Amino acid sequence: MRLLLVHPSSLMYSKIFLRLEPLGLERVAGAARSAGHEVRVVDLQVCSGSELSAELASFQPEAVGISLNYLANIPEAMDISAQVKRSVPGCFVFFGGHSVSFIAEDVLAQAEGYVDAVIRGEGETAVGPLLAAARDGGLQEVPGIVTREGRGPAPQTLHSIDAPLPARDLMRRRRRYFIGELDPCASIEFSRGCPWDCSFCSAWTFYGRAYRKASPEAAAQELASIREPNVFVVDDVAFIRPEHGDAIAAELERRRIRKRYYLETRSDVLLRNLEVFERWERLGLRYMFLGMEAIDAEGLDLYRKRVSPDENFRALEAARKLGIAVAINLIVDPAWDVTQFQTIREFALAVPEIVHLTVMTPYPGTEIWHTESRRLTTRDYRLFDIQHAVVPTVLPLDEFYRELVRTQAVINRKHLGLRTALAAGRILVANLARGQTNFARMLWKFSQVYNANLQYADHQRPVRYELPLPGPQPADRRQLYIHPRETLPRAAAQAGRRA
Ligand code: B12
Ligand code: SF4
Repeated sequence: MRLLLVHPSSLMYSKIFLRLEPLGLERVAGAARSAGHEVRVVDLQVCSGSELSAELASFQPEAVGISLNYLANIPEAMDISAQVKRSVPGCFVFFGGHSVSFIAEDVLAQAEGYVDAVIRGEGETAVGPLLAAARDGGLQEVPGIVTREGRGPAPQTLHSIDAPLPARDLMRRRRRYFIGELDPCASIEFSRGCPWDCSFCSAWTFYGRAYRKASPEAAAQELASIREPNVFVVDDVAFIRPEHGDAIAAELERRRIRKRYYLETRSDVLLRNLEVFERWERLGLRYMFLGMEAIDAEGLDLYRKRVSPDENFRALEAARKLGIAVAINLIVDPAWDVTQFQTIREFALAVPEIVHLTVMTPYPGTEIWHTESRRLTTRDYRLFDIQHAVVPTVLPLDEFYRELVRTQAVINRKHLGLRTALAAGRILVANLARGQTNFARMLWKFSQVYNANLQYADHQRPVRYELPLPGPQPADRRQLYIHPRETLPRAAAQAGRRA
């Protein structure tokens, strides 16, 4: 079959600091190609809407799959589906990805016939059977499928994440993927899933708290095949198991692979596995993202982060000693007043790290979606991007955004603009000499994207598609899982149980 896979456009944060290859979609593309289909990909993060229209007209796909890891992309995906059905009558349209997995039935109902199916859970195992069924019949037998007739069997979990390989060769404009000065940048997955259970996060509910690791040989082999000099490791929490991080490092040393890396991890994991991070620093680990979330114990308890403020601060110290630049995330509570914003500004200016702010947002698939007692003030999907407030703010909403943007502006002055351009002069010149302009453009874009009036105005737009209302808290939180335990390979299920 001719399959066109589409990734929606970038959300707010990604418009400045980074733009990364859609690895999940590339893996789905790899699986479909291995099943014998002709596959093309349009990533609207780096391609225009008119390129998509042209592709629909020339390729005449028999099936179109749209990636929906992000709630905020759902209205755009609905519009694309309607466009596909209009321009290629008879084309089979399906959605898949992280966020849509939690609200598949609601999205199908809202799509008014433009979407034929939603795949819940991992796409690699489903896409082959789905395309065969779209052609030959038997849709309701496809693992993870939801159609207007209801749910099919549970999603099927990939036995090993070593394969299929992401179809990187299908991506156009790979040079446009970057994160900060790591420009251009590719992505890779060393492990999948997270054994923790933070209340605001859906990473653990998607994979049923399981955790799977790529084999060190396969990880190194894949890295060796990546052309880009920089690599973003997409794992939720990198190097949870030190022996795994060490084994991949050993393979890279043996093969003399040197790149610059960006990864995300937890403070306690960094402190526990310092030698591994030290070894990776020697291999090129340059940036690390730590989800600190709060600077006080009360906030950390609220989010069930299972880390203390002391551990967080010791982790920052440790990273500084290793010479790894750290970006930290803090969650802004819509209940903050001017004093709390002021405290965060003072903290952010006092530390050398890059501080990133996200607004506390209850998402389907998280526990706080069911337990957050504050009413939602909006159900507009587009505002669920963790840069907008969707529960009542204590400050008037326009003032909340003024404080938020002011805080982000103060923080970003440390990392954007002329000062950074001068400090990173050599890198900037080298990038420009190679024709890489993403980093240079990033330095001047802040005020075009972050603007309190625009953020406030986003709430006044007419709303066509709304998130469903949260149901009651499930009696057993395993009911939140997309991949139920029974479908997991045994080793992964055990890893989850131990954590
Ligand atoms: C890496 C990552 C990023 C990267 C890369 C994003 C990219 N271009 O792909 C960066 C850092 C850029 C990023 C940014 C953001 N992210 Co992010 N990100 C992740 C993370 C940690 C891993 C994603 C990943 O690559 N996984 C590995 C691949 C192989 O899996 P996958 O993408 O899920 O794909 C599989 C399935 O979902 C499915 N699938 C995917 N697409 C499709 C399509 C079809 C047709 C089918 C059938 C199946 C299918 O099959 C794939 C293979 O199994 C996830 C957490 C998680 N564990 O999922 C959060 C996560 C997806 N991100 C999240 C958020 C909030 C954001 C931001 C909005 C944050 C911000 N500060 O603004 C931005 C917005 C990005 C944007 N689109 O513009 C939330 C989503 C919340 C929500 N419900 O909307 C998540 C779940 C994190 C969380 N803990 O809550 N992110
Ligand atoms: S926030 Fe991080 S540690 Fe917590 S459950 Fe999500 S991925 Fe795991």
